Amino acid sequence: MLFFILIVLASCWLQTNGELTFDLNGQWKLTNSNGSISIPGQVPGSVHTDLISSGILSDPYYRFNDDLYKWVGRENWTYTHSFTVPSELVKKHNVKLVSKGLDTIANITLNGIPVGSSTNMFVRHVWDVTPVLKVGENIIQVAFESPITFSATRFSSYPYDVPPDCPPPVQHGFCHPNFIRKEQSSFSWDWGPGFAPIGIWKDIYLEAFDDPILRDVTAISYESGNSVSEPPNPGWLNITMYFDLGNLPSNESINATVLVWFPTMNYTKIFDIEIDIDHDQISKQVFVPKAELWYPHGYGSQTLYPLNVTLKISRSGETSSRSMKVGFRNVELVQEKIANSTGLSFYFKINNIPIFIKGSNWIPADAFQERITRSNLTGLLQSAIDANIHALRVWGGGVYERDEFYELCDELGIIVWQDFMFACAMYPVDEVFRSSVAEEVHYQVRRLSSHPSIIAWSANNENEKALRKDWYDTSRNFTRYENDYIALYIGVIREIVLSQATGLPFMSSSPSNGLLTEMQGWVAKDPSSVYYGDVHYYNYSADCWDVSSYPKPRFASEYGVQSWPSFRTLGPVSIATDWSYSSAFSNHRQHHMFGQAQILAQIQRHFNLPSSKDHLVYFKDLLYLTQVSQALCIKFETEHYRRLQSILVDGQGHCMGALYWQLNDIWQAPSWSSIEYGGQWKMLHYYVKDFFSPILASGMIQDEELYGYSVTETDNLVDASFVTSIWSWTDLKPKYQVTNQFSQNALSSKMVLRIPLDDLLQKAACGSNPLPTCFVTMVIYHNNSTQLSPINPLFLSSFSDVIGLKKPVIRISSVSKVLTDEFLITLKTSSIAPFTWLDSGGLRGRFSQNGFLMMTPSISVTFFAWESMSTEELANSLTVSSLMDLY
Ligand code: BMA
Repeated sequence: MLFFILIVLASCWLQTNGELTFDLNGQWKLTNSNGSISIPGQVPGSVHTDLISSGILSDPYYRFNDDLYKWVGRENWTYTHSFTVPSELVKKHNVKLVSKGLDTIANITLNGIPVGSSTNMFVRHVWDVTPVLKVGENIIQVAFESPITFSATRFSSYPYDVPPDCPPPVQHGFCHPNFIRKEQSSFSWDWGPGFAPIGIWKDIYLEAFDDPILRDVTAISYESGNSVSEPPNPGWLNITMYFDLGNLPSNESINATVLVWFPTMNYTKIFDIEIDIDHDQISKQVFVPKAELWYPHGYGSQTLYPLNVTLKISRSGETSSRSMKVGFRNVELVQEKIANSTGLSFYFKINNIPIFIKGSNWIPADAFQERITRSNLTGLLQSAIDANIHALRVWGGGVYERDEFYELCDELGIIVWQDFMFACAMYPVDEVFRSSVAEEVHYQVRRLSSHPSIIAWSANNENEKALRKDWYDTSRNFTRYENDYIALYIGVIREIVLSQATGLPFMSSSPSNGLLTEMQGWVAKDPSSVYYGDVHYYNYSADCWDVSSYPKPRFASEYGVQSWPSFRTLGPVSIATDWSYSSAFSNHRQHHMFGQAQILAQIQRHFNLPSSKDHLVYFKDLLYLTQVSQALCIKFETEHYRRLQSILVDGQGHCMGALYWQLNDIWQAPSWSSIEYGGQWKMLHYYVKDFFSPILASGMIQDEELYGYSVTETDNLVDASFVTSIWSWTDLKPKYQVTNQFSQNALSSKMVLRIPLDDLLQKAACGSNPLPTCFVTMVIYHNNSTQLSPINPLFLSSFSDVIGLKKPVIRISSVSKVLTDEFLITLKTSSIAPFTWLDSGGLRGRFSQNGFLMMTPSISVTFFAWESMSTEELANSLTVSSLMDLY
């Protein structure tokens, strides 16, 4: 009853909508500078996709089209639209043109009169067009200048060099992305093409009103009182309302009421306020009784509360509202002394729980943002969750993602480390640039800070390290570049972030040394120190099976190696002559210098190359091997970081985060990703699911001893058994087992097995050459019966050396439908089959496991379909293969 009354109350209260909006999205006209091209232009969208729709360009990702289409980014383009507005709109005292994003350099006219300009794709523009808009037909024109010429001009007029000037030639990119506030990777990256898109990439509309309206609302959860309460007491929200005063005279003050309404909580709060030029933003604290906390996936539920904030102007009764979903959580970045170690810890506590962050790095999901659908985003983010990922770093060379991305993260429980969009470069700091950045940071922090999923801000990607390590020859005038660095990330970005009181930690760079970086004046002596902050670690010359090559940091926020996408993904953008590892196409797609050779070298450390004489089979086999090799590298490295959660070695360790590089792809090309462009899981992504499993059994060998570690997230382990099995490559059953009983507190890693390897292999009768003859698996059970962790293999020799491995015959013995979108597949093998790979052909979906070591005669795997299909269709397109099929 009370609920009903509240609804009626609230709906009566929302009497007169104060704002009229008039959508300008849809079809415009697009022309190039000399008028030779004049085609329909879609808004939101980009020139490239318009040229595709008009048949002037074909698939920009096809073969070498990225090179052929470079002219598009070098042109100037104009979008024009004529529209007729209703007279009520023109009659309003204020008419604003709101553009949520222009990419990038643009002058805007309405009826031929300049109304605004843009130099930053990351800001929202609100321009007053009251005197310009007329009854009847109006014409809006957005004239874009080429981002390539703009940045080149800015570069040449800047008083000194701001490096790097151009990307390495292998990237086929454009120069000087650092001189334009645009997606930095849109000029090319070491995994992506340079198209430099142009367009009205976000919504554009008119907004008309008489009295002031609500422009934005932020709702930030905070803890009041004792911050050591366990768990924290949710419910407190700091709600800030930002008003658009319109043409309210500067000496006038008006009375208004604000209704804060939580429809699902039967909770409302009404405030009387006064709005004037000195009060164009007002904060109110509210306490929502009985609110529950929001947790990252795996730690609790993702409780979200719809919130509606309505402003009602007393004199006119006009209202304007904003809605969102809020979550209550509290975040702390703990940097404190660690006993027996120099340096400081670096970990996140969420709702007072110290969390080992398991995740990856996110890059733009397409070179053309308008092509990314909700279903693409859902697919990628759900794939993250399905692989036990609960964290993503939105990397600083891409874009601040759209609202939908963060809404999905809120719902799924994916925590977000949000970079500001600066990467791998020095940046200009002239007044014009800094004020543009200031505008960007104000807007983005305001737009994003209400999302419970966002847990940290970080000012840039690798710029502190680049400066300290002299990546771009900045030592020629270190002080200048250091001052510039501090001016931008500390003077501008940090100042604004702190002023917005988002309650979140701010990191000045990634990697950085956290508090030590600050103490050392913001450019640390060694930003890669393992004793402080986070590290990025890439080593393409080491053997990735050698865990001693890995650092023992507090937090690993980037590490990775490349692989190639599957043939299924590559096929549609290539032709037969492209299908070899050293074809012009393959080299063109490989944007990482020496990437091809590095991948091959890593494969050859442990595998023989395929032996097929058929060049297409050979190519496909090699693609598969690149994925096997990558999956293993990242598995070894990530398990190393997880084992170090509670372990210190010579003061190094207590690692509390592993974000491998990178989750997704921007196109079909070799990269560090675990998911291919289009959504298909690489073998790595299946391995991610296992190595990020909430409970993990992980082995390593050091000084001829075998170690077994148990890692557990939220569960205390009682009466657990750690079962180590020794297998020979010839048998489908273990030769010997050791079981260690143990108990373990949640949120920890623990060594539960340490045993001379030789003894064990002797007991297992692995013969005179035991390492290539046998391998080890580890798994954790409860009460010797319930399996708690995946069965985790540890190889004792390279696959090029193993003894006894036969060529298995693997059969798909049955496929049956268990749910509308779930199928059960049974496989049978004649002998041990490493890296058993199921392929659903053209059918979209993912398996419960894949790329696995098949070591029992029969195994069941579930297929989760992403599109509708019959059992027959699946059975017909399903294939299975394994490593030995290559030889
Ligand atoms: C780091 C990242 C990216 C890059 C990756 C692989 O530098 O921040 O810039 O794509 O490594 O090289």
